[in-house]
Amino acid sequence: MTEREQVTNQPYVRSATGKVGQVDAQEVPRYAGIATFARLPQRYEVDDYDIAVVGVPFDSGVTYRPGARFGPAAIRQASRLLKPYHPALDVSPFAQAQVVDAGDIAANPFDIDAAVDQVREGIAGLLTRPQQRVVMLGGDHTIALPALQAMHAVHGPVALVHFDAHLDTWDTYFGAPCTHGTPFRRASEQGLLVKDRSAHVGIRGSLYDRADLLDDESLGFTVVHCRDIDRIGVDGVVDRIRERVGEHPVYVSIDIDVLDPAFAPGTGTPEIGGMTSRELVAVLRSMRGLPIVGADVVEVAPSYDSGDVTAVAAANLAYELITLMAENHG
Ligand SMILES: [Mn+2]
Repeated sequence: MTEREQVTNQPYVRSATGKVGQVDAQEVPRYAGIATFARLPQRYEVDDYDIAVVGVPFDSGVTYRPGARFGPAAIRQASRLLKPYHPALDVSPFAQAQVVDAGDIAANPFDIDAAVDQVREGIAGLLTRPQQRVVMLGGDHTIALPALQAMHAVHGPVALVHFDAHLDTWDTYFGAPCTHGTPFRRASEQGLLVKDRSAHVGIRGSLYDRADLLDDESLGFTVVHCRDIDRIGVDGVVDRIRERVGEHPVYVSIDIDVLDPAFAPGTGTPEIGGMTSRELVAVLRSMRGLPIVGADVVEVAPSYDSGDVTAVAAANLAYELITLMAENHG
């Protein structure tokens, strides 16, 4: 049972549990109003929150097609259709947890080191108590490094479940150590990850050298190649993830290019032969119960998108992550 309540200037739906949910779609059409994520309240419209969605419009770390700085705005715009009940998991995430849109973290587009500091401090500022969770909307994959730094400060080392076409454990590009192709090597070097408890899922495409894979393994990662998914199926993928992460706190990082370009053309470094959106959603749902402390959806570059298909995928993936977090909440 819900009732509508005028919280600020918007007719948000308040659940019986007291959580302030979405703007009432019977009062304000979904396509109207300023686009917060899923038409949820902004951070300062509620007293406290359990899960914060935050944008990081930053793409100065890309190696190929730029444009992910416009990802957060596109994902918010595409999130207007998200509704309050998740039937597959039988969860009403916005009633079970107070979810807010915390706006964007401003990151310096001309100084990557400064941007990394800003993102770390921005995420840290959202974690006012250890039970709070953050879902970050990128932006390019560089921003996963400062997010993991902020997670480490609260939770210690985490197990990383990284969905991506690419390993993102390269050393440097043009001598630069912080790019969208290097965050997880830096994270491993900085001790942000539990040793040998992290996995890449959906890896495919050409590499520089076989040594890339051996290097990655020596950094403490295991790889679920995209080509394995046909053989082991969704259940096999989830078994490998669960076996890998054990009981450790989990950070989930989703590079939208883990999806096939047919499902997510709007990204900077597309690779053929990717996961379907249905497969990825099924894997995420099967991860229910894992202690997910933070997550991101990155690399949405709207200028290469078509009919908003990539932004819609990203919005729904963020919804899946929020639902997993809300279900475990409190
Ligand atoms: Mn990536």
